[in-house]
Amino acid sequence: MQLTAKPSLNNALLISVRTPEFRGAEAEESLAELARLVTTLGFKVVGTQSQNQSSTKRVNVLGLGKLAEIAQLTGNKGIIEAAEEEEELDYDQDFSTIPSDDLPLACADIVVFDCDLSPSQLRNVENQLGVEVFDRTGVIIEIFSRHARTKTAKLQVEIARLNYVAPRLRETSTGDKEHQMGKGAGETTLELNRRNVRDQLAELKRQLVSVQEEMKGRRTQRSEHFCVALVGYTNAGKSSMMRAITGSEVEGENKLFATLDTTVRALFPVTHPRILVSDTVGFIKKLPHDLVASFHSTLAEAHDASLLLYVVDASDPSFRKQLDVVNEVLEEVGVEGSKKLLILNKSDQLTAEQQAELMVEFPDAMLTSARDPKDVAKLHEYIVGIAEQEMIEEEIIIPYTAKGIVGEIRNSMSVTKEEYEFDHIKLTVRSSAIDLARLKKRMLEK
Ligand SMILES: Nc1nc2c(ncn2[C@@H]2O[C@H](COP(=O)(O)OP(=O)(O)OP(=O)(O)O)[C@@H](O)[C@H]2O)c(=O)[nH]1
Ligand SMILES: [Mg+2]
Repeated sequence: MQLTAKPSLNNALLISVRTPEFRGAEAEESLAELARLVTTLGFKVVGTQSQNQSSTKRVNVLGLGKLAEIAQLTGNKGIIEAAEEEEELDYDQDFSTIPSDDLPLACADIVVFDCDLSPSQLRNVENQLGVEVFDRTGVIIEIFSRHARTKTAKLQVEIARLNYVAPRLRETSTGDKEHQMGKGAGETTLELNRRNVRDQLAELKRQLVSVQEEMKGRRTQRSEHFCVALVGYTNAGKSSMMRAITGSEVEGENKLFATLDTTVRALFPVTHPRILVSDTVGFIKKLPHDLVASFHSTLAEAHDASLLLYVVDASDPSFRKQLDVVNEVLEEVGVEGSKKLLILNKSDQLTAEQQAELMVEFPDAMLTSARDPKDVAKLHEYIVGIAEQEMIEEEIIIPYTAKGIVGEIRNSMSVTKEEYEFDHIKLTVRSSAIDLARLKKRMLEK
């Protein structure tokens, strides 16, 4: 069930199933996104086809006519039998296939549907076409599998992958000795495989709980800082913006789901107290449910953030819908930052007129380009401004006998005034209430 970019398995034919609820521009945008997902996996998209259906739930997701057409494009390797009566639906124009530069369409060797297929739908169409078939969820899970780097991300994605794979496991005809080994009485290879998957899932979940406990501890340490989280659709430019405002080397790539783990860095130029910024996983529409669940912990940073920066790629015509998806997922995982800022990114790709229109439509948003240092400085200033609103100002009297603490205060708080008196130093500081309370407690103990 793993997609592998073998040279012999490289050419993908994409299929859009149009229904009365899912058609027109929405279906086209979604298909274009699927093409980017498939390309991210290293496949070449050699064509697209569309099929009008009353729903995506029919046992045979493709009608006989379309099936025959697609079978030709995939080398007629399967078995097509006349089955149910077909309805003629013509509410959406058929897609023109995208011819590839150098390959004839007939060499498509995998077929990818831009919808979710049930295990039996997938099995039927695979038998009918005789080539490997994937659905949207399968592709997304595979990308997540490949991009997961940290232990937590790997565990979460593997759990989602196994949950996806389990109902799609088939009976293997091989009498493979290895597979036969731990097999219980009367248990088929399929049952054995399913049992293995269940055991693996239980073990992975156990490991995940222990890793999450560890992460929680680290988050508690950070919770005393003002935290900002970048959230948004995949490829919006979150990591690029993160890199720009923290001066760090966070990976930003033109591929979907480049970031799967939350990365935390301090805002740069450094502030006193430090402000922490976290980059998070990107979203996509029709996100597999298990993956949404796995975001609960990946997005824990956003959970604790005092400021949420919603980054959108304003140069993408579908960014409004993408923003809806982001809001839906965040709501589902229960993230509600106390403050939010919409960042209309990639403004360098927009004309002055488009920029002006966007500012009328989103008057509270900030128009930025992660590539423009002026915009990066503007965002930095905004974040510092918001963090300062949360701070309180207080005067602290430090006797000269305890002046060692002054250096510490300068490192962790913003000192706005210093007065040197006869027997003490009077500092006016701005800081978080927690830090101030802690400082006073320590001074009393001294
Ligand atoms: N022109 C332009 N390109 C940008 C800008 N910001 C980011 N990009 C590009 O957009 C692509 C995606 O950027 P990332 O920063 O990886 O996006 P992301 O939101 O972190 O994506 P995921 O990690 O997949 O969720 C990269 O090729 C960036 O170079 C910008 O302001 N202008
Ligand atoms: Mg990223």
